[in-house]
Amino acid sequence: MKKSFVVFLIVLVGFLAVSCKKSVAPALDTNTLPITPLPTLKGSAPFLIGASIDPTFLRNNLRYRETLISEFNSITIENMMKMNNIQPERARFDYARANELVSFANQEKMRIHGHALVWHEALPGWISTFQGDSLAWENLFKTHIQTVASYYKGKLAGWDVVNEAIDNDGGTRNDNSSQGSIWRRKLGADYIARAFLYAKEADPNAILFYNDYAQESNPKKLEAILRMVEDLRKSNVPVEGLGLQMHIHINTPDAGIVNAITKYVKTGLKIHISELDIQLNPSNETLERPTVAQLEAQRLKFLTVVRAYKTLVPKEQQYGITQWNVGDADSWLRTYLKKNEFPLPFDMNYEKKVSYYGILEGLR
Ligand code: 9MR
Repeated sequence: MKKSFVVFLIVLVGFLAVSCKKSVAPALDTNTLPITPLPTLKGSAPFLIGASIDPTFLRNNLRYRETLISEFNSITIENMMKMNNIQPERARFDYARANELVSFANQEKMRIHGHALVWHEALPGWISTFQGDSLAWENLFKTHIQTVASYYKGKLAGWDVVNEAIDNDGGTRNDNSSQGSIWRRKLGADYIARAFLYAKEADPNAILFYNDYAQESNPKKLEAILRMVEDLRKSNVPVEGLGLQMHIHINTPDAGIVNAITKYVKTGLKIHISELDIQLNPSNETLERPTVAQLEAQRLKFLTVVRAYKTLVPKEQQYGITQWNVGDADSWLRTYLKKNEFPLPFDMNYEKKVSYYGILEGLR
């Protein structure tokens, strides 16, 4: 072999070695890669994003806990501050389960909303057999409100003081059916005003709410609530916030939602969308899983609600949006009403549904 040819081969091999090395991509150093975190509900919202929560789920389900921590910065105590749970026997107050939720929220630096001091449902058994004159009833009523509100003084941002006191015809809930209110019957219609006054005395810094449902679909009820609130405020009763529960469904007209929010805003009070869920199977058909069309309709309705709240409620009136529990499996519509429903933005396994992205879009 000629010497010049050998030199040529050496040069060629050297050249090939260098160029091959150049074309190999450098190894990825994953420690220095920029990480773009996924958006979250709480990170995308200019107001607080809440969920109602329950201690059994929180104790037993890690995905539930993780979803709460990553997505939410406010909680409402779904059941454990209701009278049946917090005063199960007369003058025996039991705060243990509510406190589990309060400690969790404190640890995770979440706001806590109390629910509900006065409601015609979730009453302990002893109330139905309680015998006493009007003074004894007033005393029982005041004692309940003030014991619980004082116990949590300074720990809660707000309270649903009176829940669902107006009936579907726009009157003060009163009749003797299971839908009636024992408070109205025993104490007279102005029990509502006194509930707020008692709560204020016990916890002057908590924001005090009147909370109800169906304002978006029942104009009579909406107007009745607005009249009641106006009257209360004229008499210096400290109603400071209004809760629109928003248990709605995919066919709830957008105009009703916008109308309720717009009218509530005019009161100048804090506005809380307080129990949001959106039924996608309102006719309760047998359904193993939701259809693509139902999920899409639900996404659009979440978008509408969130966008309406963000654009129509001035910043200083935005108390936030709270959904009623975390994932589809936890919803009262399944656990309590036994409906075939999937009403929340997280599915049975806490995976994000398209509705989750509807909320994110509404927040943009
Ligand atoms: O979601 C709550 C469910 O777990 C309870 O069994 C039920 C009775 O206490 O109350 C449900 O929450 C209601 C809320 O307190 C007031 N607005 C309507 C909610 C759904 O019924």
